[in-house]
Amino acid sequence: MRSGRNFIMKLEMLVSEKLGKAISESSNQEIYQALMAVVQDMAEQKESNEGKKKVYYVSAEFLIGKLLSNNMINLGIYEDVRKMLAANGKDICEIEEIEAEPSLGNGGLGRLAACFLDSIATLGYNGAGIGLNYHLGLFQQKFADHMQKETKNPWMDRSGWLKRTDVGFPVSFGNLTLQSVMYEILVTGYGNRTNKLQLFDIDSVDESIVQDGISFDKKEIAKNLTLFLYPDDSDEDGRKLRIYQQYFMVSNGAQLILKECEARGCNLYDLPDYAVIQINDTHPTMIIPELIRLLIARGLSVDDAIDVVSRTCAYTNHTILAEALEKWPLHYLQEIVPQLVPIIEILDDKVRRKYADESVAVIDRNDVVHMAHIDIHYGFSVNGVAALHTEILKETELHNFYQLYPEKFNNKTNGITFRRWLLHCNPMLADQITEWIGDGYKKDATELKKLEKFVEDEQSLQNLLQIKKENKHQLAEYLRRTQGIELNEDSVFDIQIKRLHEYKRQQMNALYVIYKYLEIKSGKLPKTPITVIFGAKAAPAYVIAKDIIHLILCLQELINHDPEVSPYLNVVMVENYNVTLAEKLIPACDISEQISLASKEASGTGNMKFMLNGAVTLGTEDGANVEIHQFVGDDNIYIFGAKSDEVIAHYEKSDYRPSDYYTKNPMIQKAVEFITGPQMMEIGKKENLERLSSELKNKDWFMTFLDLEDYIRTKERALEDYTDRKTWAKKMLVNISNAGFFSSDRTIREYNQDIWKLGD
Ligand code: GPV
Repeated sequence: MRSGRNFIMKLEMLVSEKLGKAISESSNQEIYQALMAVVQDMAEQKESNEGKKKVYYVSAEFLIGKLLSNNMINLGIYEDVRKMLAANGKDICEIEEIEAEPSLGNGGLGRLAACFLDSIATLGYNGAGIGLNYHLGLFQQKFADHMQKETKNPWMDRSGWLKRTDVGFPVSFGNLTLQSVMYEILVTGYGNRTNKLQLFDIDSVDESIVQDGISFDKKEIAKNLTLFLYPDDSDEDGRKLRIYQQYFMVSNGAQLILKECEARGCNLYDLPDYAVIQINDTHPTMIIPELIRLLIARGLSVDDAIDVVSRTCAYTNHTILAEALEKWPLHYLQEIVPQLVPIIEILDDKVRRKYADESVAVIDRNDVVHMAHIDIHYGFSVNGVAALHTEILKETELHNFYQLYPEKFNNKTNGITFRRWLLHCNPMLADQITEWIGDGYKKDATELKKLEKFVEDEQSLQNLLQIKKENKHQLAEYLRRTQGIELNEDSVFDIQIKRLHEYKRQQMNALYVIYKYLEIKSGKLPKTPITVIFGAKAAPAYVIAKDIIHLILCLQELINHDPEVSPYLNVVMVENYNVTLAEKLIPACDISEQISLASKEASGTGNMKFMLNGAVTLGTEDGANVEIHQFVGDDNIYIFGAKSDEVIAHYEKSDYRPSDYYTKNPMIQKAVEFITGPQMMEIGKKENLERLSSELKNKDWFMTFLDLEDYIRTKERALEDYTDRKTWAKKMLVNISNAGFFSSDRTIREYNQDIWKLGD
């Protein structure tokens, strides 16, 4: 498009103009600022929010990652900027590192929102993200004494992408009214339009009230409202703060949407022709009663307001975990958002008049409000995020709702943006693919299928292995430099990176590590050394999750310092796992650990990123793993463990007893006893290790022992297969060539066709 020497010269001029001096004489920090400004100017020129109907993606999280390189790729200038900087003696990678990663998300749900914004802009759709501007974001993770410690994560000054606007709204709570201010981050699509991420905030937030890690006075709403994402909700004040945050987000969103739609000529009765609101799990659910309230205030009848809003809102469910389905005591809402309570009571009353079934009520007999129930009754679409997940919603979790509204239910299997998760994070692989099949795949990911014709080509397979080797080397260099970690580059990189949760079963992986340690100690040495890599943050109040981190860190200490074992087995837990680290880890991965208890992982999206980068999945038949399995076939994935039906039956019958497995299987017994054995006790804390061990032996709510044997057997098979490099390379290539379906462009096209109907 704008390549070539002339464009490079122009770039150099633009950047040095911003610098006010020569690039070669500027610091990386100055160059970062100048480049960011140039990129922002270019993105603004593409700004194009016209079009009658607009999608508003409302979400508590947007895990967008660093923006500079991504935006340069999407603007098509990355290569030229790299060359221009190199000609001035500067390294683009060093400049990328200056940028702080925005800390506006936690896990898959937030990263999905970010991928969706990229795809919405890339496909040229009129859309915006709506959320909150958390000053200190999700906590930053530090390790000390083999434990997770939380500190604040002040990212805003070091990022620079936030633009303050003069838009703001009053938001009233039971006890105070706050004036909001909207910030914007430009979201540039790949070769296309620029949309916006719109984040609300208040000026009175006071970062200085945070002391001693991440604790602060939870009652001082005017000072703490937008300090943290997911403030600790283990006490009542914490839970109330979350309601304050949620209402602040949606009231601003609702006011913005009405304002924008009115400006485009909407008369409010025809709101569904101007706006569609995608509610990202239940955190933004209060946008439904809030919009109804605002429409009534603007003169609509109650019934008309409810009808209009019900045709505007669509809900995405991201979990079947009961504890994650939000429910708020009515009296909390009465205290914090009293203006919504009469509306919610009307919504409940209408449901109760129509349906006798207590299980679908909005307000239950204990005066608890079920947020998801509001979404399902008063939204026009309910979607799950992978085929299996949607089936489970229909057949089990939301079965009673499915019987009432079969037409509302639909599946939208998640996806990932290939711009960030291939072009940006793995340029070597992207270039190799381009050499093989041209660059059509960058716009149409299904073209990756063309790679399959290379599976029998010796040289191509060699190239693929070489790229993996180089990426492993780069990861090793990066972790050495940034975290002081030494990796054995000749080992198999077996990686599990995701939030720490018992259902994701990092503890099962840790038990494998113990098993392997004992094997090596007994003289059974693996053919290829193994490095088991973890990255995960545990919610600050999630005790067992933090115990699992403790276990892993103790194993790391023990094993890496054991000269008998460490040549064959290493354990690495990276600190403060985030998008930036994911971008380095994923291209270097050989085995992708996707080992959740079947039925519990709604989709997973890391699984897709690994596959796209040539890792082979070791996983259960859960979430999108099921679809990955169907695409690549039995030979190119390692599937193990109980299927979702079996797991659901265990829960229904309450007949799973960990002791049944523990007492019968000496291998399980040995591994579990190791947790509280003398070697671990010497390194770790008794209280934590004993609590974890007893949790496993007595409860094991996510059935680690049910699948442990099969897991170990299957992992051993994968490690054995790895030694046949050529056959392994074929598996890698089959995975890459079948990843096209998992592009978020495909997902977003489906959202548009079935739900949003934006027109082009
Ligand atoms: I609910 N998810 C998340 O990251 N945070 C949440 O609060 C909830 C769900 C995740 C699911 O766990 C993943 O399986 C899924 O892939 C992701 O949302 C995106 O749909």
